[in-house]
Amino acid sequence: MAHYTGLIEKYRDRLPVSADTPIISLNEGNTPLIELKNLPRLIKKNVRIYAKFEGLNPTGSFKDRGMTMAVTKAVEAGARAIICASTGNTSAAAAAYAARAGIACFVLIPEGKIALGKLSQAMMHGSVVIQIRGNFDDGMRLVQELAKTTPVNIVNSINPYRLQGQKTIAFEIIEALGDAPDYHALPVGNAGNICAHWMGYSESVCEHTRACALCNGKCEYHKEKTATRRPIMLGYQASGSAPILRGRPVENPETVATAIRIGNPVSWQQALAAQKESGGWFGECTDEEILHVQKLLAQTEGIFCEPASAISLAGLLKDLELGKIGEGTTIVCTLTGHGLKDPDIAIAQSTRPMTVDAELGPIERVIRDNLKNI
Ligand code: AN7
Repeated sequence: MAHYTGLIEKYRDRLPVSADTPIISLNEGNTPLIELKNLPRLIKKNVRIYAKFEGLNPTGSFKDRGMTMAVTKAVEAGARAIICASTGNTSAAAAAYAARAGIACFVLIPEGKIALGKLSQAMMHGSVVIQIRGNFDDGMRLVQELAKTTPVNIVNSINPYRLQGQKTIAFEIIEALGDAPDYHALPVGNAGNICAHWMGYSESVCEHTRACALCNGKCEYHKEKTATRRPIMLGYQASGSAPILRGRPVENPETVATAIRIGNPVSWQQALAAQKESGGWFGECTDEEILHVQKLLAQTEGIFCEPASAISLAGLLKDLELGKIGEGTTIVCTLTGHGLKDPDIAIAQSTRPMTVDAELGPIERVIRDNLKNI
């Protein structure tokens, strides 16, 4: 098998690149689709739940899929600098891909409201980190103004190449499962990713499948199409940052899941369209529910995702409990970012480690005490 060199090379036929495009890649994509083995048993539901673990991308989130495309196209167009507003992960990805490309990177982040791991990445990769006294939505507005007055290329998801790269997640899922799942659950912040997923699934479906009298499944068009259907899309927002559910922008969004602390999503209308076309719905989870499921996933399946990512599973578990999703179905949850991104949250909700003398006795006691409870 050929050495995997990233999603643009793999899917170049389905992406807006030419043979001359200088590809900027960190071998992103190709993330594992992990079946959850213990959770369905725990909740006593006969469903297949898969986690698409995007935390295993090079900078630890799904943003790398879009950033390889956005930076590749920026470099192709001769850009010398990129800029983004970010709740953290976009800035980490932009900083890394700009470093790879040898161009400058400016990131606007809400002061004090991004997870430590993400901040460390933006700083370490050498981007110019500008903390604003405002939230993500303020940053997003400013970045759009700045792109008019300074020679910088926006790499937020209003840049259409971002969604082009991100749509490849659907291609990978279809390849792994042999078809689209029945349902696909994911977090919704600025709402680009749900649109990218929908785009990827839509491009994979053969409209001929049901009744292709002409080619009987053998035409060129047919060969490229890999799925017979599209999933029902489920988008989840944090209760304190749920503009799509409320039907209006949220002026001061708040949630422990800082990645999705967004009150006025740029891709709002397209996200609504994806939800409606798919027959899906939006739902919300409280911070408590998000953190509970983040820990549950870490402790029952060994998968450590960040709080924003856990909302896809938290929302799904609620809707399963409510009977909104039937038994016998296949569901994919996108776990958008790695748990290591936000170590403060993980430590705050875990048991504090004990300290003992460096001797056998006390440690053996701890082991015996703990084994009693198992
Ligand atoms: C882990 O980094 O918006 O609905 O500036 O980091 O496509 O915005 C992050 C978003 C979900 C929401 N999960 O995706 C940013 C930023 C994680 C994220 C989302 C984000 P969109």
